[in-house]
Amino acid sequence: MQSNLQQIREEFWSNGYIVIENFFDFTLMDELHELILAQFKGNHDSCLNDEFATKAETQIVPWFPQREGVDRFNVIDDDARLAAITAAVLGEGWHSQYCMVMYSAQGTNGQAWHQDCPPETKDDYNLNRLVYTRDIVDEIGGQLRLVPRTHTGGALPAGDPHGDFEGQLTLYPKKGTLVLLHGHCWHSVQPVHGRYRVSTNYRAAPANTPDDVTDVCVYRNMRYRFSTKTVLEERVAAKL
Ligand SMILES: O=C(O)CCC(=O)C(=O)O
Ligand SMILES: [Fe+2]
Repeated sequence: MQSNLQQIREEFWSNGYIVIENFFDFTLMDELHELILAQFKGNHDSCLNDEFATKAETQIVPWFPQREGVDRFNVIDDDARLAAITAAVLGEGWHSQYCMVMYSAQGTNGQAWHQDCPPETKDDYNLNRLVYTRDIVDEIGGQLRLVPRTHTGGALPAGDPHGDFEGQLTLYPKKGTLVLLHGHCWHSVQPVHGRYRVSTNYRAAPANTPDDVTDVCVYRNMRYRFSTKTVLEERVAAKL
C-alpha cells in the first residue's frame, strides 16, 4: 500500500475520522451544488416523520439522487482516488451503500448527537464519506461536531441530545473537503440559522456488512428504527 494511504488508514483508525481538504475540485462541487439546489427549491418535505424530528431533535431532508436517475452523482463513486482510500480504510471487498444528500433549511436544529448504527456489534458499521459542496461557516451554522476516538467507546451516553462532551471537536469542512467518519463515532450537526446547509454522504461498508446496518440509530434519548418508524428504547441519563 502507498505510504499516504497507509497514513490515512492509521489516522482514521486511531481517531475514528479523517478530514482531507481540497479533495474535490470546485467546478465539480458547483455542478453538484446546483443539482442539489434545483431539487430543494421550494421543496422541503421530509420523508422522516415529524414525531421523529421532534424526538430526535434532528431536522434534515434526505434525498437519494441516484435512486431518481440523477446519474451525475455517480462521479464521486467513480473516483478512483476515493475508492483507493476507502479500500485502505475498510479493506478489500468493501461496497458502497448509497448516496444521500442532506438538506437543512434555515431555522432547523441540525442533528442531535448520534451513532449511525449500534456499536455493540463492533464489526458491523457504516463509513460516512461526506462531501461538502459549500463551506460550513459560523454565519450559517451546521458545523459538524464529533468526539475523537469514540468509534471504539461503546454506546453514546444517555443525556441531553445536543449537550456538550468533553473533548468534542467542531469541524468546519470547506467546499471540496472529504470527511471520512466511522458510523460508531459520536457526532452531531449544529443548528442552522443561515439560509440553508447541505452535505452529501456516500456511505460505504466493509465486506459482509448487512445492508440494513444503519436501520437503527443511537441517540442520547432513544434508539430509533427507521424502517418501522419506531422507538426501540427510551434512554434516560442516570441521576448522579
Ligand atoms: O452532514 C454532516 O455533516 C453529517 C451527517 C451525518 O450525521 C451522517 O451523514 O451520518
Ligand atoms: Fe450520522
